[in-house]
Amino acid sequence: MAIPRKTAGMLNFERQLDEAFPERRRPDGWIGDPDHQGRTSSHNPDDTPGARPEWNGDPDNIPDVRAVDVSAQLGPDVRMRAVCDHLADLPNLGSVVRYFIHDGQIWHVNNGFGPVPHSGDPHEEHLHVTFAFSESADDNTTYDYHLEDLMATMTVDQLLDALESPRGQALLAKAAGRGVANQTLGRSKETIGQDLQSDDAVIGRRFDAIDGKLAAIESRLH
Ligand SMILES: [Ca+2]
Ligand SMILES: [Ca+2]
Ligand SMILES: [Zn+2]
Repeated sequence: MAIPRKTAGMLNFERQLDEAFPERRRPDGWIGDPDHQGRTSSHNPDDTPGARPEWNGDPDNIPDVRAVDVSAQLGPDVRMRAVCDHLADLPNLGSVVRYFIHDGQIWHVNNGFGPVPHSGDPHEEHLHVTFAFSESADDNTTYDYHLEDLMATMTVDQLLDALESPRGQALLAKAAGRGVANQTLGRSKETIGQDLQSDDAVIGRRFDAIDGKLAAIESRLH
């Protein structure tokens, strides 16, 4: 009998989380434990006799698992709730995600990914994602979750910390996209360091300037 696998769509999401949050707690949960196996869950594989997946309608004959649990411990300066709010605003998220649950809320494609109080397990320690019920979602390796955008939600202090961390540098590398932009942002970082020794208003202006640069870089990438 075939061994259950993560869908390519799930692997694509995990890979982008790894890039954006190098310090995040791993591994992710994916295949159902005995508790999940006793009830209907996308942590259970499809195309498996006796299993209880949420959806068993794909055209392949491979045991696909299409739900993942991601620890809320992403790094020192990012909240999973901010990630949820970001995901909910992504264009065409429903092509790859059916619903996700965190912090007592569920965001479902059928509600346009507006958060609704969730009656079951509140999922405070992790994010549960059930991916979309389609073969194209199973096989989607290119959807861009744009996790680098989360830099814009940071405070000045968080940004300064992030610039020193693997996570911040990974996000910056993606936000910048090109070496020349990286150099510009690197110079801004040095300037901020000097400004820190002068006054807060200057730091605020530098932060706005970096925000503007990131926005400009973003618009070039789109
Ligand atoms: Ca399948
Ligand atoms: Ca499939
Ligand atoms: Zn789960």
